[in-house]
Amino acid sequence: MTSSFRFSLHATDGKARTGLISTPRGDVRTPAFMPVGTAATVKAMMPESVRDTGADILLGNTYHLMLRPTAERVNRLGGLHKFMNWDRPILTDSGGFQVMSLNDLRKLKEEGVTFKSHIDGSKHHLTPERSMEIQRLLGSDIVMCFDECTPYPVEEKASLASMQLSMRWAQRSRDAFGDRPGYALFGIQQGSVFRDQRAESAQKLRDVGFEGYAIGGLAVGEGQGAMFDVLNYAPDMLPEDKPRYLMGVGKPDDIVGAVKRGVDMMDCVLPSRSGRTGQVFTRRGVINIKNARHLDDPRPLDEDCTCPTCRKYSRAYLHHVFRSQEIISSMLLTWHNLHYYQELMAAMRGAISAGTFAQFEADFLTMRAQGDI
Ligand code: PRF
Ligand code: ZN
Repeated sequence: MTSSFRFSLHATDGKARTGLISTPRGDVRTPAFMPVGTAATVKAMMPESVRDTGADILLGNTYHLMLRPTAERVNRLGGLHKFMNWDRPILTDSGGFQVMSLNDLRKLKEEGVTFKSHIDGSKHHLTPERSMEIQRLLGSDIVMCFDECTPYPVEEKASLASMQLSMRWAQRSRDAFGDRPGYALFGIQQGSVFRDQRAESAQKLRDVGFEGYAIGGLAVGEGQGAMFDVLNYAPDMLPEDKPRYLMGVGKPDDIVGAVKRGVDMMDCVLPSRSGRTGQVFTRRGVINIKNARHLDDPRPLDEDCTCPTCRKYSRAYLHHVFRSQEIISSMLLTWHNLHYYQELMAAMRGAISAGTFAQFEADFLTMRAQGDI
């Protein structure tokens, strides 16, 4: 057990990196995928099962938890880890992104954001200072700066103003967070698709100094090509010896492309949400379990997958329980999807260690191109 937060790089292959984040609550193997546990649960999964898929760390959300059950209540009950029965590391997002994307009754000022709860219409205020307080009350191990995620597309001037506001908020977040051994504060780079703005943002964050650096403002509708264009330079602008976290990404091929470009951490609702809508990720591509062609199919989702869903259930059964809207459908498909994502991360970590990432990527892309699954 370490009492401090540390990141060590173990191997690199091209720009791809593998390493370890050590925290008092346990280690995070990088590249890492963080399942999303927005409302103090990874939907349809017991925490033990989430761990069994291979997850080292979960993501939680300031925005949802501050409204319900409130950060103060979670704190009184012993913190988020105890509350949700997950004793490993938790990273929490700061709330700004969720206010802007999920709430249309909001006002943004220099001070912060004011908005009305989608639950009961009550009025709330989020500032960098309040976001730091909420994330401390929750007991989050990795705290995110309060920022504004610049929408896409955006005028260059509007993007600059938004990025500069986020950088002032980053300084206020750092000041409010203070010195908390064993806990980490991550800065968030903004600047949309403008290279000089990404550079300015990275420099501002480096001047303040953080335990890790996120790349925000991507995967907001720009498409994979434009996202990769930014990822061709944005990670290089951030310190080499600190973890780099790409927020809200993504599909399996987005993740492979991001790791190739030097990203260490990612999170996305896709594997868990898709599990509830019948979309299944496999090495050969996406399966929609709703499709009638699975009615009589005795095969598992993926012959080579070692998850409980694939070891014990047929496509015909999974099709049946999905069509019948049985709760087990969400459980089994989410488990498989999270297992698939974690296996993908483990395979990339292995390939980077072995110096075979290019071959891994080529195999990954050909497997998916083979069609008919
Ligand atoms: N900022 C924060 N959270 C985020 C993002 C961001 O830019 C994104 C962008 N895809 C996802 N989640 N704070
Ligand atoms: Zn499986």
